Amino acid sequence: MNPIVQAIFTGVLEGNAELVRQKVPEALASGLAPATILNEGMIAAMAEVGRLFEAGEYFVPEMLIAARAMKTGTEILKPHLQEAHVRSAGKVVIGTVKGDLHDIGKNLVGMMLEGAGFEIHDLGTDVPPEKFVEAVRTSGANVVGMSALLTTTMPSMKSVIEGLEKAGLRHKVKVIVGGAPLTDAYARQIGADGYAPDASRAVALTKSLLA
Ligand code: B1M
Repeated sequence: MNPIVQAIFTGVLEGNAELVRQKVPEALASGLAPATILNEGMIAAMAEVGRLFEAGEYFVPEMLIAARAMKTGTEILKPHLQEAHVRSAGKVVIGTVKGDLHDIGKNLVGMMLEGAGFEIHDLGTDVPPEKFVEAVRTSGANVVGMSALLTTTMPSMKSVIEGLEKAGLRHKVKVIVGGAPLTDAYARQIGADGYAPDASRAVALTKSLLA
């Protein structure tokens, strides 16, 4: 691995936000692609954090400081991940579903969609179904994006879709879902319009659904 990318990986893994703050600009200045820094440095490190947590070697505090270091890096990368000068391509209401506090993936998806010209209404984390439905009603969004990282919170996505149906709003919006435990089959099962495994494919999916 490129040594600067390796340092970013270590910075996220060890929750060293200062190292990340120093190395991400250095990586960009050396000509490394933002997507390489994100995928090989930061996302790979978070996957390792997850593995260590599962193995009982990391606990919630370690996950939290790793998340903080990752956030430091994504904020620096944000302008570099976005396409320049794109016109409004549509409105997206996005959020992490009820009971779920994971927001790094959701933020990345929002950031990339924003960069691709979409107007983003970010509802945050732990968003109850009624709040998604209300946001669709009031914002006039044409896409709803839901993120879930816990197997226990995935069913809330179905509740949102049912809520949209009950409110007579389902036909007005495309529903996209994502998050580590999600699959294409699950998305179809709950009646979503699409599933994306990562942020760049979420952009491609959203564009194709609105085309
Ligand atoms: Co938690 N956590 N966590 N965690 N955490 C996981 C998800 C876990 C897999 C770790 C593990 O056991 N290996 C596990 C879930 C197990 C399961 O359900 N099967 C877990 C657990 C158990 C928990 C707690 C229950 C721990 C506890 O308290 N005992 C607790 C739950 C809290 C809650 O939500 N109620 C908890 C808490 C936390 C922290 C708060 C400490 C922290 C989150 C901080 C934050 O987000 N601000 C945290 C973290 C950091 C993780 C891991 C390590 C990393 C998640 C992450 O940010 N990945 C995670 C392990 C893992 O995922 N391997 C883990 C990087 C991010 C870029 O990827 O979010 O997958 P991801 O997003 C991707 C794609 O999935 C996709 O695009 C993104 C970019 O490529 N995507 C979408 C995401 N959303 C999308 C939406 C779309 C389309 C694509 O359309 C709308």
